[in-house]
Amino acid sequence: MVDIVALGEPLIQFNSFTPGPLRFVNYFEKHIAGSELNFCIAVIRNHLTCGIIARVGNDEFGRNIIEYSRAQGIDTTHIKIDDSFTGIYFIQRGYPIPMKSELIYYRKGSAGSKLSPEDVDESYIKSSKLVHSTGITLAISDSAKDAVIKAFELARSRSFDTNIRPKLWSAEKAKETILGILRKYDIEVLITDPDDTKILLGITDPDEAYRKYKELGVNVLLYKLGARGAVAYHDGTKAFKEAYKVPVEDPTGAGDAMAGTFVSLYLQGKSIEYSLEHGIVASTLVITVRGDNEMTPTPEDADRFLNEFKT
Ligand code: ADP
Ligand code: CKP
Ligand code: MG
Ligand code: MG
Repeated sequence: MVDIVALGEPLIQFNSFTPGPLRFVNYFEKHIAGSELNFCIAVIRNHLTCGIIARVGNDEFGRNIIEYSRAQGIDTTHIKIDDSFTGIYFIQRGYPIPMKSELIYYRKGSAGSKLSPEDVDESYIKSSKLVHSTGITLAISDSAKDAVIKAFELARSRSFDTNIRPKLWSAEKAKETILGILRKYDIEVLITDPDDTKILLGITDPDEAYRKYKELGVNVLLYKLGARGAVAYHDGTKAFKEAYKVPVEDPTGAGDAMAGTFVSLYLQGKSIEYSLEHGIVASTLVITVRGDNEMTPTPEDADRFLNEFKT
């Protein structure tokens, strides 16, 4: 029994050791990542328990993902070993846009994409407080999408990060599928941003987005604004926090660290202001390094950060 169950594809990340076009990069640094796995690590750092329902390949990378996840405290009992290969991706950093990264996937047909409703254990879901997933899991295969639907159907409450990846599906398909999920299930916390909201609702304004998402059954909205910060809404209350100015090594994973931190603190009864402030700290630390989850802080370490930078 865990507090939070996430469904998604853990991946092996090869992060460029130096910035620039991949053809000029000679060294890559390996990290363990994947949006839902990053989310789980943030949940655990914030003192809740978390498990991931996933498949990895019967290969060294699959074993690496399981061992790393277990070492971080994730419940790995619902990670299945599949005969396909473990998905990987490369990160190109700082080119052609400084301080931004591009993800190059080698994951089509991967073990992770074979995730299916049969992997979703009813009692595991029913005994948890919240189920989390993202648009990435909806995009990787129909069976993975059906697994999310089964888990959402059984869930006591749900959080969802839109995370639309244009390399994995078309904007039209993303819109149809994600709006279908939002219409069907009440979402306790929706994590999204202006780019995804433009695709889903044709708008970007945060207040307008909150009104529309609320009509769709969203209770709390976490609306990320990249280098500008983020805004959170609940019950007509709005909280805005500016981002911190820090050197950006690789922004990949910032949103997941923020989402996992925010959701787990909110679930522990913290206010949206507190949860947002800590979410911002987590994302700030993550962007200063390569790797998506190593820097995600505990609330105690986030408080040390906040104490140092208080204005
Ligand atoms: P995602 O990683 O899901 O695309 P964002 O890019 O919006 O999400 O980033 C999430 C959070 O990370 C932001 O709300 C902000 O706090 C922080 N962040 C992202 N990019 C920067 C940046 N360039 N400078 C400072 N903070 C940033
Ligand atoms: O939106 P974020 O930058 O927080 O997400 C990053 C993750 O799962 C990263 O780990 C990558 O593997 C992915 O998103 C993805 O499939 O794009
Ligand atoms: Mg981003
Ligand atoms: Mg994201």
